[in-house]
Amino acid sequence: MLPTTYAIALGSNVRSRYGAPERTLAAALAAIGGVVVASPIIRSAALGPSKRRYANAVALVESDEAPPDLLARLKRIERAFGRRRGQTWGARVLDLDIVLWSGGIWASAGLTIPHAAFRTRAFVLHPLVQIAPSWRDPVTGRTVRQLAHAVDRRRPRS
Ligand code: PH2
Ligand code: MG
Ligand code: MG
Repeated sequence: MLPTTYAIALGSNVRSRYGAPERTLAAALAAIGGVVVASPIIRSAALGPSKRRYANAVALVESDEAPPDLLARLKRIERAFGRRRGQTWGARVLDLDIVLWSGGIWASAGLTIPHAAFRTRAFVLHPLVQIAPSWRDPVTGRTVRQLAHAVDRRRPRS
């Protein structure tokens, strides 16, 4: 398989063995490997019930893994960093989501690419637009830059 480029969103809002969320994200990037470029880390209030602020980033990663294989590996990394079940939408040590891949649209049991919610999430689009503004969402045909502008118009202070 030819090398494939993935956009992976990283999030953390609890300390891990690596330290504060920023340190966790840096360690996670090293664990993922194949990083072509990583965005700056942004901080934002949690979307949803958690009271703890998040650190978020997005990285472009080259891999020859098929999407389900990469997803399985990302889940193993989340567990190795201390993620436990039941942390969905609550405090979480590490969240790794596949947002886009160079193969276009992917849909299989348990995995949809593009990520179903990324078009409305400023904490994904703000880092992503800094590293891949021209990447076109294969579902809507809009570029990341257009999606980021749209999310800013909807929620000016997010
Ligand atoms: N992730 C969530 C829920 N809420 N809020 C921010 N700011 N950043 C996140 O990564 C995040 C969130 C579930 O994946
Ligand atoms: Mg997530
Ligand atoms: Mg996730």
